[in-house]
Amino acid sequence: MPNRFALGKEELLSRRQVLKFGLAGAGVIGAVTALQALNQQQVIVRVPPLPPSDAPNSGTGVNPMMVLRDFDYGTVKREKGRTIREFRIVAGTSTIQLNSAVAFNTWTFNDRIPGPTLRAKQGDRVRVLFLNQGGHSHSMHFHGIHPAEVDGVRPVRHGAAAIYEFDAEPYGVHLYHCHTEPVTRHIGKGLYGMFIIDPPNGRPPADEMVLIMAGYDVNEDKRNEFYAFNGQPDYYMQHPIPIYQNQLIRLYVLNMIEFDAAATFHLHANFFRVYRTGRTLKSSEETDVVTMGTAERHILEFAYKYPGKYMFHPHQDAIADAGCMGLFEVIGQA
Ligand SMILES: [Cu+2]
Repeated sequence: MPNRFALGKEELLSRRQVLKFGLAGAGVIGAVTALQALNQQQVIVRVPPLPPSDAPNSGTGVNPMMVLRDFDYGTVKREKGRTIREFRIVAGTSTIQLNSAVAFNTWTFNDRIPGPTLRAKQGDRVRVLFLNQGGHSHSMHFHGIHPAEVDGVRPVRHGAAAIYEFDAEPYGVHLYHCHTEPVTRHIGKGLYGMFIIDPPNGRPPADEMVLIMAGYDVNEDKRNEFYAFNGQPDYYMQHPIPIYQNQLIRLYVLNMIEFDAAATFHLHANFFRVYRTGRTLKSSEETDVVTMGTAERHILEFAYKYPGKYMFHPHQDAIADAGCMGLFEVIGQA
């Protein structure tokens, strides 16, 4: 396997580096904010270098390696003493190459699958400006606590816009998705993303990553023929995720697989602490397999004791075999 990430080098995720790899503005702000928070706490989170920007994109609209740590904190405003986070989301269409033979017409939020990882802090006001240019009616339904009128179940027709505004509560790891009928199809074609609400005082510093499991029903038989983490089948098998030995890793994991009742998340050669739905600051259990029904999500924390390559995948092995599998490459450090 090609060593494309200069794995031996030890670097922090600096502003310069983020810019070099071309993350969008909101992501840069997020990364820098995180870095400043880390500096204040005098705790160093070590994040291996990101892959080169010419890494394969494969039609998900964004390199899956970028999806991992690309947190969109929105445009921050102050109104009447409150923090407002404004997000602009456009629904559109694209095509993804699922393997060398199969291309699939997808529906996207901001030209990517999964949609952007939206992130706020509990108590912020979230304002989502949604424009539908997707050719069909779509909507954005957020999990969390909010009034009925912003629940996002009303279809927004092609060419129209909607504003979803609500308080960010409760803290945890949530999701959003299109809620237009048939929902299985709208989610299966790519209209979903993660919505993280941080606790008021945050969480301990860690190398944080997003992993979303999803399926593709390419022949519309209500079964998935392909599966993936973060949009692209088998991407992290071909491009292992570099992490450092003994570094605390915090995964935000979401199961967005339709048609299959449940999927587990299994990590090789390690155990992780589970924070169910991200709703606690103390973990409820320690395991190496956690079961997730559709739309369930958890925060998982671990560190690797030994260097090397380690798989992660649902232990429904047919799902894993059809593309929902990846590798961490643990880089040793003295
Ligand atoms: Cu839709």
